[in-house]
Amino acid sequence: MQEMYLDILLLNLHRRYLDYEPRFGGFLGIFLLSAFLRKEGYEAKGFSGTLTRGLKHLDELCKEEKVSIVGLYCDYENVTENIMICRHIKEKYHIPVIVGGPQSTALKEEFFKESGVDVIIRYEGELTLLELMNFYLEDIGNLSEILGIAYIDNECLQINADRPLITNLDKLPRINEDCYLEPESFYRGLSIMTGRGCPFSCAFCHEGTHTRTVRFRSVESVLSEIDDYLEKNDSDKIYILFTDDTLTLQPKRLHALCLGLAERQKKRKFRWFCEGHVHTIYQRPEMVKDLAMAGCTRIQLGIEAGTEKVLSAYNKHCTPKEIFTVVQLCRDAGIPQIYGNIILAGAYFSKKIYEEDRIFAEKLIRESQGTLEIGVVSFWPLPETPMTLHPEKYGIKIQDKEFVTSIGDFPQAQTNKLSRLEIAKMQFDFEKMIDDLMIDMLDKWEVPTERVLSWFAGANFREGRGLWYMHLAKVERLYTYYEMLYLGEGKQSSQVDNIEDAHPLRTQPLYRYTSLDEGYAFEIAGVKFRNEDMEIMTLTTGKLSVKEIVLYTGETFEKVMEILNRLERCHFIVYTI
Ligand code: B12
Ligand SMILES: C[S@@+](CC[C@H](N)C(=O)[O-])C[C@H]1O[C@@H](n2cnc3c(N)ncnc32)[C@H](O)[C@@H]1O
Ligand code: SF4
Repeated sequence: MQEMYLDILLLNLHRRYLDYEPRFGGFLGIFLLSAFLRKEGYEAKGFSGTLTRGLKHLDELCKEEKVSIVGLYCDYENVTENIMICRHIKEKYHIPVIVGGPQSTALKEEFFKESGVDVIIRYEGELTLLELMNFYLEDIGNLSEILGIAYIDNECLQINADRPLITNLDKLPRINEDCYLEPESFYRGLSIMTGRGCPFSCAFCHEGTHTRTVRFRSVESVLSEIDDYLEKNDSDKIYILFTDDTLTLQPKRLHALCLGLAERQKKRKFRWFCEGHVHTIYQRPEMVKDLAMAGCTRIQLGIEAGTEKVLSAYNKHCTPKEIFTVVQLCRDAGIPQIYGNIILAGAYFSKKIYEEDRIFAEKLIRESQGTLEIGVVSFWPLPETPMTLHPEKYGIKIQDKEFVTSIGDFPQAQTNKLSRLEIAKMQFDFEKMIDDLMIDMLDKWEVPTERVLSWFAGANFREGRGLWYMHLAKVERLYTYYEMLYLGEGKQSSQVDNIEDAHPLRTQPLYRYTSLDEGYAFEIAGVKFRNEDMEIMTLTTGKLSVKEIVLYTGETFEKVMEILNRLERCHFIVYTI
């Protein structure tokens, strides 16, 4: 890497917040820009990752004058980081710095002053950045004539007219290994965008505020990119992340895409994720069947709230009833993982709304039978969105617009009656309620066995492990029980041909469950076993069949089975040969 020379180094850097490695391979912006500039003859590469690693790369390259321009991706989360990087570059290396990304339209004079950035690119970056490269490196053109930029002219902020959007996305070059500063394998999986923009306008959402026109790539172009990727990667852990804001917009197009994906699944199994919109699915439920047919393993839905009042304030175009139905549809179609957020400290937030959200979340999770995960997040006051511009209309007060007191872990808004601290506590309680509920459902057999067993196959790689599996893994008793079934080392009584010949085998050490309460020898998951049950319990070693236990203890078959059935209800025994 040290030998390379770059016309532009593009960076998407975030701190390692909460000890979480930022993996923004799915944020395609800087890599698409690299691909575009490379095709135009410029040497460009992108890196997304931690601030520390990114700065190391930057310094190594800049010290040896191997970079002419630096481009920075800016979102809501890394504004202060970008100010710091800009200053560092300007002070040490004196080369042009260009900033772009979703946050860029919100960056005004103050950002220029604090960072020393040369130019900000607003909205889509490809054509604008190319003109800027020509300007800086070839001395072609003039800043005042370049559409889609903001810069400081005579100490005044100059915002040029917006650039028309690219209409034919198929013409854009694809990201390849050369676009990455670090080897592509680092990013694993394929992130792919089949269209740009979202036609909805949710009150809290950046995309909803800024999208002008939704544009789609052709299905052929998308499938051919996937083919290329599958050809190059022989891993059995392929994960494809469709990063479209909403993939479920056009049923016909989605059908064609899904047919293509299903065709490819016949040759190579891969897992994939997409985002879907509740109302579009509710109106055209066949889209869920298509997704499932094509092997979609995870879908994100914009759930957000459990009341009509809040959903309508968000302009979500859907109702709690629609959300409920769509979760059922996804579950029944066989999409194994469904994900959605509930937003706290959002529209009309109050104790009452919170309680209603909790009731709704519980109802949804129960109905999902092991498929739905709910994330409890707090409202991010993204700049320029209706909610951030007019929080009073939504009954909230934004305390920290600049995002300096939170790393996604503390609410930035509050209400007249609820402080940020109270809302944070509510978030914790809500999350805990969900965790407990999921474990309780697993314990109470509310998740079909077949579904639980299906989680094991995806458990050996990060993207395959859903939250349900993670919860299962937290309770050893449940985990060891299902693992024995999954490995084929044990069966449930209902699967055994002749129960008398089957050998009950406990999956947990018995001593951990001993109880010295009067009259009770063991307690498993709240179920008490009497002293008189003890002999039968100790014999669940797999060494004796049920028939032999009956003979050994001299108890009736019915009595032995009564104890064994109770143990099985506690996920404590399986039946072996
Ligand atoms: C994929 C995605 C994710 C994935 C990321 C997967 C991964 N592991 O990498 C997941 C689902 C995990 C995710 C999560 C979140 N996301 Co997200 N995500 C996206 C999404 C849908 C696509 C990103 C993308 O590739 N876009 C396609 C490229 C082409 O667009 P682009 O990045 O904007 O780049 C273009 C221009 O901006 C410009 N440009 C970009 N960079 C640069 C740099 C330079 C130098 C220049 C000149 C130009 C330039 O040119 C590019 C090409 O035209 C965007 C929405 C969107 N449509 O962009 C949201 C988006 C980035 N996410 C957003 C948010 C808020 C979140 C969450 C906070 C949501 C939540 N509450 O949980 C989380 C937080 C993520 C985190 N920090 O951990 C916001 C950010 C808003 C903002 N102002 O910063 C967006 C815009 C969506 C929204 N709500 O409006 N996200
Ligand atoms: C792309 S959307 C989900 C799928 C689909 N586009 C939809 O909305 O139906 C991504 C999710 O990010 C979350 N999100 C976006 N902007 C947010 C904000 N300002 N504050 C909190 N959460 C936000 C919301 O939960 C939203 O559903
Ligand atoms: S939340 Fe989803 S549907 Fe709403 S505007 Fe954003 S991307 Fe579109």
